[in-house]
Amino acid sequence: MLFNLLLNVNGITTKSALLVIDVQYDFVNGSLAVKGADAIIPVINDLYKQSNVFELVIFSQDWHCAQHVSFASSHLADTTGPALSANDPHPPPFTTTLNLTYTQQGELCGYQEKYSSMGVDCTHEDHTRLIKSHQKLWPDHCIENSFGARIVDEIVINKERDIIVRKGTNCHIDAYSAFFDNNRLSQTELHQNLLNAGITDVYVVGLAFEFCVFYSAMDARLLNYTVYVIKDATKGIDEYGIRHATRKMKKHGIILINSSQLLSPW
Ligand code: VGL
Ligand code: ZN
Repeated sequence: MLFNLLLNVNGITTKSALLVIDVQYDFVNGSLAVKGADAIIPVINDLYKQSNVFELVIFSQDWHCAQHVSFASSHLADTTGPALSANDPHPPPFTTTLNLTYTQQGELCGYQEKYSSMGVDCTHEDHTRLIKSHQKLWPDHCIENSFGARIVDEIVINKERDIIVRKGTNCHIDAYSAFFDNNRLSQTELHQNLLNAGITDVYVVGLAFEFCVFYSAMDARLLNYTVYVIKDATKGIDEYGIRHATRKMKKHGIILINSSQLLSPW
């Protein structure tokens, strides 16, 4: 609290939340492992334990159905491009991006064998009103109730007091941000949780830097929070993506800091 008082000497009352993004087994050492991700766990725990800055800690959890639209394995290569190999009918993850179409209500337009029975028929819709959405394809990850979807046991968490927000729970639309789905048509309870606690400042940490951390930080800014990303408490996948995301966040007034700027030495 002393630290908080020091932060508030200018008379403006700030209330801070720590937002821990997707520190789950699949992103740490599973199917979508981010290299070096385990190094951020002790940093996040130090922030959680030592810092008396945070009034609220919220963990997000990527939580997908078994045939999620973001999985390469949910698609067939013949309709999306070249196959991974002669005996794998699916397009390759990481390098394939699909152009998906949604109705104004957020329903996926069926476009191939696998999804035509799940998505809706949009052939009679006004095509100028349909929502076009790019979907990068990933390996299967964070399938609901699987081990890979579990928040890693090494992460300090108080199940009574802290909040867990699940995202990507709709089979037909991906959600990088912990606030909204990728079309920004539906939102999680996160914004309401922050409003209820009177939070003004959000500190974002976790995985992966240029995807779920980036989109969560950008949406937090859009919702008018003061946003910090704690660099050494997050890890990215790809150098180019990391640089691009960093530039964009700075441009939108997101403040990049190191954990040492928050952790008190006593
Ligand atoms: C994420 C890709 C797919 C993330 C989630 O947590 O950054 N990345 N789903
Ligand atoms: Zn995901």
